[in-house]
Amino acid sequence: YNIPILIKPHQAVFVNRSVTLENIQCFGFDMDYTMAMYKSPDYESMGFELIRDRMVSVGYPHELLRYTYDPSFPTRGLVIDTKFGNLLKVDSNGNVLVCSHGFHILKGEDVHKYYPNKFIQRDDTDRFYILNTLYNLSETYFYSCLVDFFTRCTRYTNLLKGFQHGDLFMSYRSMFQDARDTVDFIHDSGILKDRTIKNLDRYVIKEPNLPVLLTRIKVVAKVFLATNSDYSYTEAIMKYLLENKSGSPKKPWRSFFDLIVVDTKKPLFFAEGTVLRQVDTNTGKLRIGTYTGDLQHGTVYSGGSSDVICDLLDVRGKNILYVGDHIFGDILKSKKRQGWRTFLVVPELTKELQVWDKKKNLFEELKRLDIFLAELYNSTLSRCFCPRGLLLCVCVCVCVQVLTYRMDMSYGQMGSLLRSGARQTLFASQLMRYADLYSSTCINLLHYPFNYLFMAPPVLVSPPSSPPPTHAYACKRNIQMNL
Ligand code: U5P
Repeated sequence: YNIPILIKPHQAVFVNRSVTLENIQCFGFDMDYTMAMYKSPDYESMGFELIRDRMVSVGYPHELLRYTYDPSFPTRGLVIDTKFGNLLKVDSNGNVLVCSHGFHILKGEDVHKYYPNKFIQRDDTDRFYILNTLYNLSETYFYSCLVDFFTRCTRYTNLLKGFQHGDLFMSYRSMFQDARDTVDFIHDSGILKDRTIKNLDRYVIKEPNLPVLLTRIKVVAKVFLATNSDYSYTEAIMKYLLENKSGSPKKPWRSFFDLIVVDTKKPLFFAEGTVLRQVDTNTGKLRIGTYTGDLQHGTVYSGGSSDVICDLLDVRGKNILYVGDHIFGDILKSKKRQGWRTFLVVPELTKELQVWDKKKNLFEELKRLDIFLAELYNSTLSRCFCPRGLLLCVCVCVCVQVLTYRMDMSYGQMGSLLRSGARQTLFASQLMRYADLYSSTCINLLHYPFNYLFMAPPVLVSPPSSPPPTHAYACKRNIQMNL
């Protein structure tokens, strides 16, 4: 890790590409799950119950009400195969790392039946849906409950692409679509937001250092807030987070920012965007017409685009550090479309680091076995057929599988957000590609001075390996075929 000596791993900001903080003239923040951290698992449980109850109210079986949210099952970044109803963990190329049907984790040979190559065409976005955000956790779990229920319910006949009940066929796809529409409903109708605002202490973490962070940043750079949430929700959340009820004199939350933009419709915001309007902060209503004036301090805007923000703040993309939690909507798009510097908030990192630290002997063992396997192949098996060597390889492969499973289970039933054994997930590869910096919380910026140079470790495109990994994999493949 590239961490200054006095900083503990959970306080660290990790570096993929060097960033000189001194050159950052403007810090942008997303709100939900970035500045406003929701309390887990209470918040996801509430989301899950809202989805479940709504689905039952539109006609899904009442037995679903027996399910409650289990935070140990879902991991972020999984992919739903809407054709076969499976939940998949994949790597950046679409190779399947883990596959579950309901709550049942499928064995290798069963995975092969669904995906002959143990591979999916990720580009087929019509069929494969990526559950990228922390909001998706309750949806991921609910979809597994649906598949679990219908698979086990004797009233329904299991078919390859869904379930039959009398003359009614219910496809996995239609179930997915119903769940998706329901998730949109609980967001758009405001039910989730209303419940959150009524119980702020229960659902939102009041981070005492957030006002400190924003105040310190404001001394050296401009600060903006860009959220997809509407004005009234943003106001309720930011007031709770930034305005001190007791003690020091009250500083209005809006004064922490040079610019506040709500209803941003990210990722559209990083492309053509929408019409920029002013928000009347007394009524929460939008002013008609497009705003064309200069930046006015304390004014709240709705819509707009990243280009408009740059114009209003008079900064260029390269000098903006944008902090967000959504790998696609915040980080990938701001980097790919606008060349902004990016900081990804990954709350799961705290647990990932704890497990990593506790179980690093397992990971070391896994690496040793991989090297041993490659050496065995290069020294004997690649030259002549050797039954004893082959048997040894089979044993080592089984050990690798057991170790991978043990490591995965230390994180949760669907394993780590970032890896499966020694292999990296799609989420991990996107994180490395699009996030210049990442950390479990944006508050960790406070552990570094604002002229700090976050230095990426120098790496070759691909580190030299001994023995060549291709041999190791070729060897494993042969063994699997022989098995
Ligand atoms: N949101 C949706 N649909 C989703 C996930 C989130 O409408 O599937 C909404 C949330 O309700 C919240 C906003 O209001 O997006 C989060 O935006 P941001 O602050 O992360 O930009």
